[in-house]
Amino acid sequence: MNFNKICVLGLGYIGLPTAATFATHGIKVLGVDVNPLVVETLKRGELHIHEPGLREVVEQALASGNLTVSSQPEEADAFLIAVPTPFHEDQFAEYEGRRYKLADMSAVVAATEAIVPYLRKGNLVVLESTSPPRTTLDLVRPILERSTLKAGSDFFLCYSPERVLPGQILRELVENARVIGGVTPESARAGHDLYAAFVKGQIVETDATTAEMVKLMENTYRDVNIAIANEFARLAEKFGVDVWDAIRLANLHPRVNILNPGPGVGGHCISVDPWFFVETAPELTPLIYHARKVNDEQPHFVVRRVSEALGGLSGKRIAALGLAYKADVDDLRESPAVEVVHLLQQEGAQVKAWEPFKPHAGLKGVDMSPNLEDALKDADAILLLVRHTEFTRLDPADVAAKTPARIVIDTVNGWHREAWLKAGFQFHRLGDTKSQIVNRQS
Ligand code: SAJ
Repeated sequence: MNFNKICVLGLGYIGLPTAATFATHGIKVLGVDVNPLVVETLKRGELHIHEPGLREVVEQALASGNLTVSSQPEEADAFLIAVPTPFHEDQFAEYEGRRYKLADMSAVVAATEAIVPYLRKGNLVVLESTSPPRTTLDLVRPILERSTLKAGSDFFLCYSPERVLPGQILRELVENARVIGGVTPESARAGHDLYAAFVKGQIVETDATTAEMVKLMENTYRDVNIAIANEFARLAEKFGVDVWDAIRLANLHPRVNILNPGPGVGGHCISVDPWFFVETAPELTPLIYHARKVNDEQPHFVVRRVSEALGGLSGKRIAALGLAYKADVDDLRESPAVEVVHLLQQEGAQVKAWEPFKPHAGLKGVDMSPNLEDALKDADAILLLVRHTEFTRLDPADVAAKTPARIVIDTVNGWHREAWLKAGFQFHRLGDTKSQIVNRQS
C-alpha cells in the first residue's frame, strides 16, 4: 500500500516524534492536537516537550513543508492515534480487598470519533496508545464503524504499540522491532507497509489483541522485576548486605537479569500499564497487583531510611537532588522523587529540590532551587533521588565546600562511598546498611 498523507492525532512524547519522523521520510503529515497551546507552539516552530534530538527533527519536518499542524483532522491515507491513556483520578474498583485503578479511555474515544467524518474506503487506522486488551476490537472498531464502513474489509485497522524509551525516542523509533496487530491479516500488512517508511528494526505482523498484550507484558515484566529488586533491597538491609553488589554478582549468572532498586517506579508507562491487566482481569493478577504495591510503597520506604539516617525528620533541612522520574530526562510525571519530597515534608522536613532538567517546573508544594548551590547552602543532608549524569559527576570535595551538610543518602547507587567518606561525609545508600557499618567503624 502507498501512503502519501497521514494524520497523527496527539502530538505528545510519542505522536510528535512519530509525525516528524514520517515527515522527514517523505510523507505528508498533518499533526493534530486538541490542545490549542500545543498547536500554536509548534506553528511558531517551538517545542512543548523536551526529548534529545527532537527539536532538530521537528524543525526539519516543518521546514520541508511535509509536517503541518492543526486542531482538526483532515482526509488522509492513514490515521494514527497517539493520545494519552491515563487513570481516572477518582474512580477505583476492588477485587478481594485489592483496590485498583481504572483507565480513562476518553482521549482514545475522542480521537477515534474525530476520525469518523474523514474515514474513507481503503484507509488505515492505527492505535498506538497503550490500552487494555481488546481496546482495538471492542472500543475503537465500533466507533469507526459508525461511518458505515467495515473494519477489515472497507478500511484497515491495527494496534501497534510504541516501545521507545524516553531519552532515546528518535533512535528507538527507527531501530526497535515493531509489532503490528491487525484486525485482519490484510490490516496487519497495511500497517507493515506504513511503518516500513522509516522502521529499520524487524516489523512483525500479528493480531490486534496479541499486540496489545505484548505491550502490556513488556512493561509489566519490567515492573515486577523492579519490585523484586526493591524487595531484595529491603532484605539486604535486614541482613547487612550491599544489594547493589549482590545484584551485580547474581547477574553474573547467564540466565539472571535483576534490575535496580530505587526510590520507586515512575513515568507514564511502567507504573501505569500493569493496572490495565489488573483492571481487565483482577482475578488472574495477584502477582502483578502486589508488584505494583511494592513499587508504590518504595517512596515511603526511602523516607523511613532518610529518617533513620538523620535521627528523625522534623525540622531537618534536606537538599533533594533530582525530581525527574528517571535519569537524564525532564519528565516529572508520576515521579517517585517528587513523592519522596512530599512525604519528607509531611514528616516535618524542610526540603529544597534541584532538578537541572526543569529548574522552573513550579511544582505545587515543592520548594525548587534555581541552582545546585541554593539547594545545598543551608542543608543538613543531601539526598540523591535521580541518577542524572550531572549528579554522578559531582565531586564530593567540591560539594563539601558548598554546604554545611555532612550526611548524604544515595537512593540510586549514583555515588562512590569511599569518595564521599574521604570528603568528610557520612554515607548512606538504599539497600546497603554495610555503608553505615563502614561509617561507624571509620
Ligand atoms: N526503574 C527502576 N529500576 C530499574 C529501571 C527503572 O527503579 O532498574 C524505574 C525508573 O527510575 C523509572 C521507572 O522505573 O522511575 C520506569 O523507567 P524505565 O526506564 O524502566 O521505563 P520508561 O517508563 O521510561 O519506558 C518504558 C520502556 N519499556 C521497557 O523498557 C519494557 C519503553 O520501552 C516503553 O516504550 C515505555 O515504557 C512506554 O511508553 O511504555
